[in-house]
Amino acid sequence: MIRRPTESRSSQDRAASASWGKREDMVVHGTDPYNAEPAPHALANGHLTPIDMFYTRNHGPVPDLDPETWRLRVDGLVATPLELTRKALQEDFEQRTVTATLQCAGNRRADLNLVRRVPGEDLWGPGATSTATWTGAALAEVLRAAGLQGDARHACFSAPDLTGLAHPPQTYGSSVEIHKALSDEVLLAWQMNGQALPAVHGAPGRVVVPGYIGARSVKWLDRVTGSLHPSDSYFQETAYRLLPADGTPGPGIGMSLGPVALSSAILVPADGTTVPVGRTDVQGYAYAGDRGIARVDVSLDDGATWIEAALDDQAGPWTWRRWRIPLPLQEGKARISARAWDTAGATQPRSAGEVWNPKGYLNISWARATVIVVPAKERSPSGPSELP
Ligand SMILES: Nc1nc2c(c(=O)[nH]1)N[C@H]1C(S)=C(S)[C@@H](COP(=O)(O)O)O[C@H]1N2
Ligand SMILES: [Mo]
Repeated sequence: MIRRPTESRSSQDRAASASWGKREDMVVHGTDPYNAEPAPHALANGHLTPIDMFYTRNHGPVPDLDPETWRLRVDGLVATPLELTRKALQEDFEQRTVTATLQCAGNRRADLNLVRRVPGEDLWGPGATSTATWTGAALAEVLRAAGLQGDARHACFSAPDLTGLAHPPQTYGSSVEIHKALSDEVLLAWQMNGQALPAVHGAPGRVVVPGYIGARSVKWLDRVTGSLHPSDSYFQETAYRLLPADGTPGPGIGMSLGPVALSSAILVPADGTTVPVGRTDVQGYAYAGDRGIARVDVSLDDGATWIEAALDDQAGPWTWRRWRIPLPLQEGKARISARAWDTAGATQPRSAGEVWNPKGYLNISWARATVIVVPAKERSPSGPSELP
């Protein structure tokens, strides 16, 4: 089912959002486990996403861990295995802050599902992407303190949350290549936006891997293992792999996903909303990880002609660029398209059909929003009149 931003939330969804400290207008994809994304117009409001609307993606029940008894094991291909308390992590290593966008590989899956069904997966809109300032220790420093050996090729991450997606059920895990694990921007974080990490975002501590799909930023982290091989977790070996359209998911099938793809989204006016005739401020974001966004174009005629949107200032190497452009919208149905270009000159393919894949990952096709444009007095209360 595709939830439109205009649709009112069920009381069960609102209660679930409230119980996880989230706003009532979150678009909830599931309550057990809780999976939710911010409403598009809310996400459009700031460069940093407040915690109460930051998307959350869970594969199992959220563990309730005591920071006092929590330990982070560092083992595998290291000279000295470590068992760090949270206090040791916070006091023995330099505290660092990185502003980074987190993006789920399933972001905008709903649009792939319109082309051909993606069974068994949550139908995320454009809100499975959010940006926060993360505070923690550099994973590289912790690995060095353990005496990481030169032959390690991957850093594997483990967490205690159990998921029934794998048969038999497994706890969550993933890995990144050692060159990424040793990059300065990868944090073992205990704060987001200057506040203690909430349980739903991985307290007492999580990895944040800027520029990689969200699945690699393991929450409730309890173990980092230096290894010759990628993690043998279901979430590294079978899920989060890009298959050809006729492929069947299985261990080692398809491409393992790491760095994020080039993507863009239209947030305002949101797809399916009603807006008044006249100039409408069209807004969205684009993201390409460390490649950076160079340009965003917007079209009202399905790509026959394009107008360049204004980009916000680049706040750092690991964040999205928000864009906006005032466009004259005429009465009737308006189909707005957007495409981004990265700094290497790559751009997005036109249609979701070209990139459809069985697990519905990486919808890198043009962003689309279809809106109904009506004379000003007919404007619906769910349109942009809600905006501050
Ligand atoms: N332990 C654990 N870590 C996890 C997950 C999970 O289910 N369990 N989900 C991953 C996925 S797919 C994403 S997109 C991000 C989402 O992080 P957030 O919920 O803080 O937004 O967490 C990742 N880390
Ligand atoms: Mo994800």
